[in-house]
Amino acid sequence: MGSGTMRRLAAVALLVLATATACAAQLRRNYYAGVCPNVESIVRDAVTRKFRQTFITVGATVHLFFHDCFVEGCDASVIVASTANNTAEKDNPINLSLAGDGFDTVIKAKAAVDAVPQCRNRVSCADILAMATRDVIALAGGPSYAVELGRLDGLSCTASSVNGKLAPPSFNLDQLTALFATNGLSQTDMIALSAGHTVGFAHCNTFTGRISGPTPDPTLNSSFAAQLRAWCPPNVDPRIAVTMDVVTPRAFDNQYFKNLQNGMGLLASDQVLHSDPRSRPTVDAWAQSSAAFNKAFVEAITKMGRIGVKTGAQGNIRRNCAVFN
Ligand code: HEM
Ligand SMILES: *[C@@H]1O[C@H](CO)[C@@H](O)[C@H](O)[C@H]1NC(C)=O
Ligand SMILES: *[C@@H]1O[C@H](CO)[C@@H](O)[C@H](O)[C@H]1NC(C)=O
Ligand SMILES: CC(=O)N[C@H]1CO[C@H](CO)[C@@H](O)[C@@H]1O
Repeated sequence: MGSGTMRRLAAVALLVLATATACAAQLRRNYYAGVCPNVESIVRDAVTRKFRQTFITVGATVHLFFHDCFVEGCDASVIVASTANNTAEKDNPINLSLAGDGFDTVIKAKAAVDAVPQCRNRVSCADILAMATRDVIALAGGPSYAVELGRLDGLSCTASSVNGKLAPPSFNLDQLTALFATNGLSQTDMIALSAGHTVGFAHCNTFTGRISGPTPDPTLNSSFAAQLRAWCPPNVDPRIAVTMDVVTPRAFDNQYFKNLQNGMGLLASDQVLHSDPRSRPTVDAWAQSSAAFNKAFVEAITKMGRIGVKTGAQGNIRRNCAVFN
């Protein structure tokens, strides 16, 4: 290999590094201090109003942020894709109502921001979703954290972009770990973020395989399985959804990990975190210490918020979160 090629390779590598660093460096606290100094309190007030109307907002918003970040980066493109095609949440076509509340939270917060003339069309939908997620978690009793800002809204989203970006609930530990690794997240981050399932709902069809058939899932607590069979009998209305943390469904807490210790993880991908001896020590530690869980969760969701951030010409600030400008 000639030295010219080597130099070019080195230059390419440096360029890639520089781009990655530049993107990460764009995100910072108080990003809007100059253009919309009160943006965080404006969003928090709007989110609080929505939260008082329905606590479904909590899970729906957290879920939306996760999907946004994992599909083409945290750029609010999932919000556009959902609405333009009228199929909110590609993996959940049955009933849009749960996801709809997360979407509605962003729309209402955006309206509140835009009602302030100085802020109008100066704050991205992607950042509003990141702030709203932070706010619903705190409102539900979870950790409060400073949120990094400075994401632009994406310019495109193809329906096929969702393929392979999200985990089905049947994934095992290696598959979950590998998927999160493609997003720069460690196995520890994955376990912490899975505790997003401490709030929210899942439709019966996401776990019926565990409670029915000749061989129900042996890792499932048998009395919990009986409860789930009662809630989700054969031929249940496909719109029925059950709380993912049946013990403290409204609290964003470490009960998720205590449930796993009792065989009460709702999805197979939840329970596997305890069944697999490689992740069990982390589950046990966070079941024991809510402070340790909170710290890990804040670190992990902050990292998740940096996935695929758009800057410069890669994005813009959408006037309507649901429609490309
Ligand atoms: C680890 C891999 C994951 C899998 C396999 C998974 C799977 C699922 C499934 C199947 C549902 C039920 C959807 C429905 O029936 O409508 C769900 C709901 C939910 N997921 Fe996940 N998820 C994962 C990771 C995450 C992460 C990282 C977060 C956020 C930190 C998250 C937050 C939520 C929330 C809050 C809900 C409830 C949604 C609502 O109430 O509307 N999930 N997830
Ligand atoms: C979803 O469920 C809600 C509340 O149960 C209902 O009002 C709505 O019509 C349902 N939507 C669909 C598409 O089935
Ligand atoms: C099943 O769950 C109950 C709590 O609901 C718990 O007391 C019991 O120990 C669990 N059983 C197993 C085998 O984990
Ligand atoms: C009706 C509509 O706007 N459909 C859109 C759905 O998503 C695809 C993929 O991005 C777009 O090409 C369509 O325009």
